[in-house]
Amino acid sequence: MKDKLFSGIQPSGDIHLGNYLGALKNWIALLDEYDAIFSIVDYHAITVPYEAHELQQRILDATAIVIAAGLDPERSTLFVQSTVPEHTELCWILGTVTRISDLERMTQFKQKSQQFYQTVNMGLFAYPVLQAADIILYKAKAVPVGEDQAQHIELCREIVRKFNKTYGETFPEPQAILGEAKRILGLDGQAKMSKTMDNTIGLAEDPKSIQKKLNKAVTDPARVRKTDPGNPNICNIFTLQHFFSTPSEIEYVDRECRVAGIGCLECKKILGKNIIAEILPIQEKYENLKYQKKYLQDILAAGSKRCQEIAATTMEEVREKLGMR
Ligand code: AQP
Repeated sequence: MKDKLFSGIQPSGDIHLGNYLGALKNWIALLDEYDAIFSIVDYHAITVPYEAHELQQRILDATAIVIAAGLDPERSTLFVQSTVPEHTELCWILGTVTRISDLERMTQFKQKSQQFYQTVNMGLFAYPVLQAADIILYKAKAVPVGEDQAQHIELCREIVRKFNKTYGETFPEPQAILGEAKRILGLDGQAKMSKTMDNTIGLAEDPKSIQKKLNKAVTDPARVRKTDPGNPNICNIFTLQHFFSTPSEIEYVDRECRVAGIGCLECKKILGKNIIAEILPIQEKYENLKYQKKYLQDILAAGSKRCQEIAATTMEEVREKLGMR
């Protein structure tokens, strides 16, 4: 039997290149190695302000784009978190073995409570506890995530140790699996590319809009004029070239940027062409899939059914260990 893998994506906005490079590509690469379970994590998405009437559409859009990108539903389980209510039950239980001081240390909580300072809520604070429940409900051993989530997985391991020590060996300690693209920065070249910030390139975004956004993206701040030599080492556009361009294009850009042989716009055109070439087949599949509502709903329903069964078994064991049965 293969070990289980769990990961999730929030239906909190359009899926972007950070999600694609930092998580999705890795999910797809690991499909055959693990019994892979992926969740559209709607309970997580409601911890910040959102439009309730858009949620179902966002869930279907996220499902369609991840499948279009290569997440084969025949070789994995895909489901919506809230259709397996045991996630919240286990979250409550894990909350009783989680230290408040640990949650207060979490970088994502600190950032999000600044970003959404008017609506900081308990759900946002408990986000890593729910995430721990998501993972261990399936006794998953591997969690492919971007670097922004590594701290949460570390806390999850701590929660597992505490739970096992208190109630007896129950859960394995999961391991974060980071891909090559650990942390993709947004077009501002500073913050993490994030659905809830206006700094993304969407995986389903129109090619013209992608190039337009790239053209305005921040590069080496010291390079003011085209005649100024640039420093690719501190340029986010150059970093992105590594994920989309050929070695000879990367070498060309690196060399010519340093001697002001090319301007930022030329570099961005090369990048734009390559991003679009890579994501165009995904966009074509997505355009077709997004209208197949019944097909998408059936995949999610089958995923829920399987996850409900696993979750029910785990929770029986947990309730027994807690003396609740
Ligand atoms: N910029 C990124 N670079 C590398 N990996 C990233 N991930 C997200 N952004 C980057 C990884 O994608 C998976 C899904 O994460 P998410 O749904 O939480 O995505 P998000 O864009 O980060 O969403 P939000 O709504 O803006 O929430 P925050 O900022 O709280 O994450 C994860 O594996 C994540 O690591």
